[in-house]
Amino acid sequence: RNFKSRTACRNDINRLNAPFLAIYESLIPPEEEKGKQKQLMKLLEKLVSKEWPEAHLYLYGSCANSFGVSKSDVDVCMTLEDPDVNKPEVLLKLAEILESDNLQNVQALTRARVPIVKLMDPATGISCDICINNVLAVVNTKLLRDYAKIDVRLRQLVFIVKHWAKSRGVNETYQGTLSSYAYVLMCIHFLQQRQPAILPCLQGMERTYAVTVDDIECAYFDQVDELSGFGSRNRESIAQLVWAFFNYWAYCHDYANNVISIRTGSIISKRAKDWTRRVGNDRHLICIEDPFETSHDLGRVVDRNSIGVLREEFERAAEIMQHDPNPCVTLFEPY
Ligand code: 3AT
Ligand code: MG
Repeated sequence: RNFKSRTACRNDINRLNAPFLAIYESLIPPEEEKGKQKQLMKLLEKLVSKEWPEAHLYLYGSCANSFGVSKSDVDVCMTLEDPDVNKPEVLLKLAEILESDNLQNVQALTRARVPIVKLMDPATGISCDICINNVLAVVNTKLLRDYAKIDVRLRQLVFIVKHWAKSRGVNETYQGTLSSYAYVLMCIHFLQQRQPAILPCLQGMERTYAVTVDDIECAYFDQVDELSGFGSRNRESIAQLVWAFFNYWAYCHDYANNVISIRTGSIISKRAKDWTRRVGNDRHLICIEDPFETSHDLGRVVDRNSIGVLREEFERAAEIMQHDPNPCVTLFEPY
């Protein structure tokens, strides 16, 4: 591997701001999608409450964390009071109810890592996954949304990174590459460590929001309206940040020794987490600590082969940002 850490980017980088912003704008979902999501939630609430009157439905994932592009699937979490509820049983019952109300493509995936029911609503055209009692995902969705409110450059960067990852085929956890959630954490970490910082570390501040979920204490500063000027001392533009993000993951991150942690707002060592060797299927070849489930490495899906693919893609992107005359096209070319 040819490590050429760069300290300076091309001198015409700001010429790329307008085209990157245009890509970002084109990916923002139109307002009417929100209305359709609400309509679908109303229908689901009605159907669910008949069978489970105490149930609540929450949106989570990209339709609620503000990092959803147009036409994303909707992720819904149904909560039931019984923590030991038999999820496969409930999901099968739920699938039956949904099917008899003419929702399409209803499918209960009871043996998945996160068991879900899938469905498509013909009235709105929305595809939706429903899981049960996955409250940590609802809480991490709020954390991500709160980070997005602090500085618009996070949302811009995430949209561009997700668009790149999907175009290049490196947003497929079942093929050993990273989830959208992992990419968002990488972007937050990157903006936290910029000099001057563009994002604070919300979990390192006064706790204004606290819940305990599955024995995990989730607490952080959520009065983010007070932080709206936080990143203003850093004047970097979106094009500079896209360049620096790929440069960071191509040439600056120490994959052998380091874990990124938005919980602490910095880097921690693999040794401190005991993530130095393979345990079962967890190889820890790229380490991304979950902000709440701190024993959870979002990089654990990455294997010997896919780490190579990922790092080559980061290097390709970094090279394009440095030299290509037309990065806004080349970056997103299908693989
Ligand atoms: P897409 O726009 O659907 O690609 P997304 O934000 O919905 O992006 P995912 O589909 O990767 O992201 O995941 C849906 C949500 O589930 C995001 C996050 O709140 C939660 N989540 C996903 N993977 C994990 C994980 N490994 N640990 C904890 N929470 C997770
Ligand atoms: Mg999703």
